[in-house]
Amino acid sequence: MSELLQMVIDSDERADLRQFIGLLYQQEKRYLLRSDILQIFSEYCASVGKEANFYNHSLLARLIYFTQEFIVENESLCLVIRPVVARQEVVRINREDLRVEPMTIQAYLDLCDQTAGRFRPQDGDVLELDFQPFYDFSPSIRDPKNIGRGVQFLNRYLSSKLFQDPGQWLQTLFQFLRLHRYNGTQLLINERIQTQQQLSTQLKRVLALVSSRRPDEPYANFRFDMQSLGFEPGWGNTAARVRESLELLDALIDSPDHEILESLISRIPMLFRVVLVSSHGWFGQEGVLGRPDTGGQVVYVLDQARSLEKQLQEDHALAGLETTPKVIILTRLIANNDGTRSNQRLEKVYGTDNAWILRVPFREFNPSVTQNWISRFEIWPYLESFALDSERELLAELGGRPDLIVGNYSDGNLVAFLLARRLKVTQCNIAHALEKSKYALSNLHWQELDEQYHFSLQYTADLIAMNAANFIISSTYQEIAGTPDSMGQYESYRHFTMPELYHVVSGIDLFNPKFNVVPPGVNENIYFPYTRTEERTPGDRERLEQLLFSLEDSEQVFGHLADPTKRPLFSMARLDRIKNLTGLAECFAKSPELQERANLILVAGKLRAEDSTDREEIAEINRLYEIVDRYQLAGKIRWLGVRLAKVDSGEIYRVVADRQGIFVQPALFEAFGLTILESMISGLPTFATRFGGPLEIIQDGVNGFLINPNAQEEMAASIVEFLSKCDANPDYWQQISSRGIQRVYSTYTWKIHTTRLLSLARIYGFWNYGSQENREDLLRYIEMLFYLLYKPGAQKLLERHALQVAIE
Ligand code: UDP
Ligand code: LCN
Repeated sequence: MSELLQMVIDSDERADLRQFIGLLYQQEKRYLLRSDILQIFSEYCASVGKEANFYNHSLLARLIYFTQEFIVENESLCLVIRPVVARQEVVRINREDLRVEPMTIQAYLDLCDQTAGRFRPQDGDVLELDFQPFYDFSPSIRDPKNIGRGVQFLNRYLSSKLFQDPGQWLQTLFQFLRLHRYNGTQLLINERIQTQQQLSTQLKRVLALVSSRRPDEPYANFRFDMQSLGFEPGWGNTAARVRESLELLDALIDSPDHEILESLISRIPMLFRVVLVSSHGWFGQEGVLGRPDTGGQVVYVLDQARSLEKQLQEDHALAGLETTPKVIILTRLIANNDGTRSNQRLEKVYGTDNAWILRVPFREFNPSVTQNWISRFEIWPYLESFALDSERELLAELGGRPDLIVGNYSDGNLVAFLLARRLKVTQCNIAHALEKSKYALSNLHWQELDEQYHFSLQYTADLIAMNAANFIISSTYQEIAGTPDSMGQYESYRHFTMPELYHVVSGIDLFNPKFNVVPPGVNENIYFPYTRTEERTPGDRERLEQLLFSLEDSEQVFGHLADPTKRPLFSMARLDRIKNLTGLAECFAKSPELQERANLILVAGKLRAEDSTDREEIAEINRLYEIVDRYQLAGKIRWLGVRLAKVDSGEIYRVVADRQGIFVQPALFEAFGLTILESMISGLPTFATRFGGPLEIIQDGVNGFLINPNAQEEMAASIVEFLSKCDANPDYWQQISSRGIQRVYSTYTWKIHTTRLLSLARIYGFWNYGSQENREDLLRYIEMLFYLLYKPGAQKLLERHALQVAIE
C-alpha cells in the first residue's frame, strides 16, 4: 500500500487532503489526469491561502506530484501513484474515513471501464491479456535506473550461467560457433572438431601456432595450417587479431566473465544480410518529407542503413573475411507515385555498395486504395499479405535468409514479427514514437476514436510486436520508462483497458533485458559545424541565404523582413499539430522584446491549405496565417513552404549559424527529435521542448536550453535572456554553440549507434539460440492474439475500405 499516502493521512496535512478530495468531488470530470490534478491542487492552495512552500514541499504536494490519475467514485477515490520511475501502485481511499486499501489491476481496469460508461458486469468478464507469466522465468533487471541496459545485464546473467552449469552452456557456445557460414563457406570451426573437449585441446594448439607468427602477418598465410587444426576463417585478419579472438574464447572456457563473453560474441561474424522494415511507405531519398508521418523515420532508416553497411564491411575485414554485406530497406511500392520513386521496385541507397530500398506492392484488394498512399492509421489490413509477399522477394534478393530483421514503427514492427517468425531470424524493434502516449486516454475511448484512428488494431499490433521482439532499441531512457513525472511510452502498455475488447493486466515487462537505449546519430556528411567553411559550397550558401532572408517568390515564401540583419530565430518541421510551429509563432507574436531582437524564420513544407489533403496540416496552415494577421507580424516573419533537397537541409542550419541565430524546437511532445541533433552539430544554440527526447539530448544551460511550449511567456523570456546575454558577452553564443557541437560528436553519432546495434544483434542472436525453446510458449500466445484478435479486426477494416470506395 502506498506509504506516501499513508504518511499524508497520518500527518497534520490530513485536513488538507480531506479538503482537496472535497474539491475533486466538485469537478465535472471523474477521470482526472496529472495535469488536471496539478491544476486543482494549485487552485486549492490559492483558495485556502497556502504559501508557495506548501504548494511545493508539503507531503500532500509530493503525493500529488507522484499521482498519475485520480478516479472519482461515489464513496471513494482511486489513485494511481507512481512513486518512482516504472513502478505503480493503485489504491482506493475512502472519502469519509480516509481508509486506504490496495486495488488489483483487474479492479482498476473495471473501474476505468465503469467511468467511461462501458462496464457491463452482466455480460461477464472481458478478455484479459497477461504476458507476465512468460517472463516469470526469464532474467529480470531489478533497479529501474538499469532499465534500457539490457545487454549488460544479459551478459552478466549469461556468464553466471556459464559458471553455474558450465557443461550445458559451453556445449551451447560450441554448437553456436559451428553454425556460421557465408556463401556456403564454413566459418570459425569445422568438422575436425567434434566435441567441446576437442575444442579445448585444439585451441591450445592453434594458439601456439598463431603466437609463433609475426603479429601483422596476414591470415591468408596461415589459413590452411589453422584449417587442419579445425579452425576456419572469421577469427581475424592478422595473426595478432586471430590470437586475440582465440584467447577470448580460451579465457571464456577457463573462467567465464561477462566482459569477455561480450567481446567474443561481438566479434563473431554472423551478420551478413540485414533487413530494415519501414512498411508504410513513401520511402525515398528525395522529396520524402512531403507527407505527414514519414519525416524522421525515413531519415533515420536511410542513415542507419548506410552506417550498418559500413560497419559490417569494417567488422568483416577485421575478421579476415571477404564479404559483401547487404542491407535491404523493405517498404511498400506505391503505384501512384506522385513524382517520387515510390513506384520503383529497387533503388540503391546513395553512397553505399550494397544497400537497397526494396519496394513490394500491397496486394490489390482494392486498387483504388492499395495503389495510393495509405495513412499509417489505415494500413493494418494489408500487412500480413505484404509480409508473405516480401518474404519471397527478400529470399530472392538476398539469396537466402536474412540474419537480422529490424522493424520500424508499429506497422513495420508487426511485419518484422511475421517475417522473423517465419524465417526464424532475430527480430529487433524500433518504435520511433508510440501513438498510445501521444493521444491521451485513447485506449479508454477507443470506440469513439476507432473510426478515424483504428487504435484497436494498432495497440494490438504493438503488444504483439514488442513482446515478440528479441530485443528493442529505444532512442532514450524515457521512451521506455518515462521520467519521475511522466509515464514512458512503453510503460503506457503495461496495463490498460480497451473497454469491451480486452483488458491488459500485464502488456510489457519493462524490466526485461530486451530493452536497450541506443540513440541515433546524424548524417555527418550533410550536417556539420558552420565553421568548416572548406566543406561548404559558396553557391549553395548564397542561394540559401537569399531563400531565407530576401527572395521574393510567393510560390515558395511568405513574408518580407523589414530588418533582415536581426538575429534569425529559426525552426524547421512539418506542420503537424504536435510540432507546434504555430505555438512558436504565437510566442514570438506576444513578445515585443523577442521581435525587437530577432526575426522568426520557419521552414514548414507548405504555404497553402489547398495543397494539402491532411486535416491537421490544413488547420495548422490556417492558424499560422491567422496569427500573422492578428498580431501584425508582417515584416518580422518569413515562412518558407519548401521541400528542401537533402544537402540544402544541412546548409540551411549553417547559414542561420553564420548570422549567430538560434534554433527553436517547440513541439508539444517529441519522441526524440532529429532536428535537434542537426541544429546542434551545425553549431546553432538550440532551444527545445522539455517534453520527450530533447530532455535527454540537451543538458539545460550547458549545451542548449529546454523550454516549456505550454508556457509561451516563459519560453519567450528564456530566449530573450539568452539573446541579451549574447549582446552583453559576444563569446556566450560561441560557448553554447561549441558545446552543442561537442555533445553530438561525443554521444550521438551513427558510428556509436551501429557498433552498439550490431553488438546487440549478435548477443541476442546467441541468447535466442541458447534459449529458443523457452520462448516458444510466448510466441504461440502471440500468434493466437494475431489470428484471433488482430486478423478479424484487420478484415473488418478491409471491408470498410471496400465500402468507402463503393460509396465514392
Ligand atoms: N526535415 C526536412 N525538411 C522539413 C522538415 C523536416 O528536411 O521541411 C527533416 C529534418 O531535417 C529531420 C527530419 O525531417 O531530419 C525530421 O525528423 P524529427 O526526428 O525531428 O521529427 P519527425 O518528423 O520524425 O517527427
Ligand atoms: C519519430 C519521431 O516522432 C521523432 O521524434 C524521432 O526523432 C524520429 O521518429 C526518428 O526516430
